[in-house]
Amino acid sequence: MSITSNTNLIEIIKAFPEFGKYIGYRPITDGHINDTYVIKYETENGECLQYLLQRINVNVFKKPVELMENVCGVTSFLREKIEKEGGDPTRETLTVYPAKDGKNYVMADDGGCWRMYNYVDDTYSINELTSPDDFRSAALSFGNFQNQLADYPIETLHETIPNFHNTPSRFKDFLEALDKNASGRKDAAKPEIDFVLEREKDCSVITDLLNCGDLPLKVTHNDTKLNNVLFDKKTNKGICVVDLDTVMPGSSLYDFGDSIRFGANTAAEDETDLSKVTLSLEYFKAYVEGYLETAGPSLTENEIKYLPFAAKLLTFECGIRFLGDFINGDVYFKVDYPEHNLIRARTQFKLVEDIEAKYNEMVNIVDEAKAKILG
Ligand code: GN1
Ligand code: MG
Repeated sequence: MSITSNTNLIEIIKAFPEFGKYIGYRPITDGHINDTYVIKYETENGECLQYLLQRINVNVFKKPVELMENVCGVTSFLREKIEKEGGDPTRETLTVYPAKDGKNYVMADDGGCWRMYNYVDDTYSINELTSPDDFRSAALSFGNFQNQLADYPIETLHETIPNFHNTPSRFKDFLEALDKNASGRKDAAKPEIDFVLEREKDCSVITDLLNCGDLPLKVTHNDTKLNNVLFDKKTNKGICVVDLDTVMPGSSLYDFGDSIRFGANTAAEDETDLSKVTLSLEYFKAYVEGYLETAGPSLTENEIKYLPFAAKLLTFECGIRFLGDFINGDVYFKVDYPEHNLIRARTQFKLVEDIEAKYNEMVNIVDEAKAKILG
């Protein structure tokens, strides 16, 4: 079969089962990495069915077949758990639909790798919070996700992006980017580069604790952005955790920290007015409480103690990645305009500064929530 993913989406759609009469598609443009489309079919009795077609970014995920093995393993495991708990697996986890040839993906001639998921109807995702309750709800979902995967056979997971949240390794990559200065943009980011270099010592805190066994290795999501939880339109509660490409062995602190980085920021990830970028202690508290409610019983002392630090480190790490990509010439994250990655890096560093200023208050919030929820 000849499929050219760039030029013919219809050919890709045809490689998957026909769920009805194909009536069209619309792109979803939220993510920075993969390409996502909602594909619509009409059944014989006029019902509209929607599915999610995604092109895995093989520049980022170099081994998409291994990635799909992870995703299929994790979603089957979750399906069983959800069934046992009396939940609805068709809404509470993703379902992978194999292609007509039985494979869980379609490899296009241009090297693109495509997969089909269910589209969870009557849900929405949130990019900008308007209430701490929604953030608490996201925390319950991500905490629950960690719990559900606590007994997943961790040794069977492939590392889809090696050293994904290994901050010292990210720092090293950053130094290489500076050294190469492939885009010639280094001089345009002097204050931001200095900001990174001044904080090198923070980078190894979590990896050191993992290496010496003071933090446990767990199955983690690793991309716990708020918009990776689907909320039910009827109940307004988080029901399904999506974007499972980075489910890998890691620290629970990665998931917590990345959620705070995105959701407790009072501004967008690419806000240009830095005065709007602060850490909301109200949102931080809501997330800590929700997270401790679901994940708390399985967390160790250190996994709780380092929650404020994780918020700072994961924000810093993401800033390093955005800045490194700006200097590399925007080869990783999708950008809408030439300075987009630099703007994103600035928001992350402004947030790091604000976390540093509010650090003691964050520690108190965690202590109080721990006493209240876990006793
Ligand atoms: C990417 O694709 P998306 O938007 O879920 C990135 C995350 C970053 C995030 C920053 C595989 O996530 O690590 O935190 O952008 N995903 C990958 O917004 O690199
Ligand atoms: Mg993602």
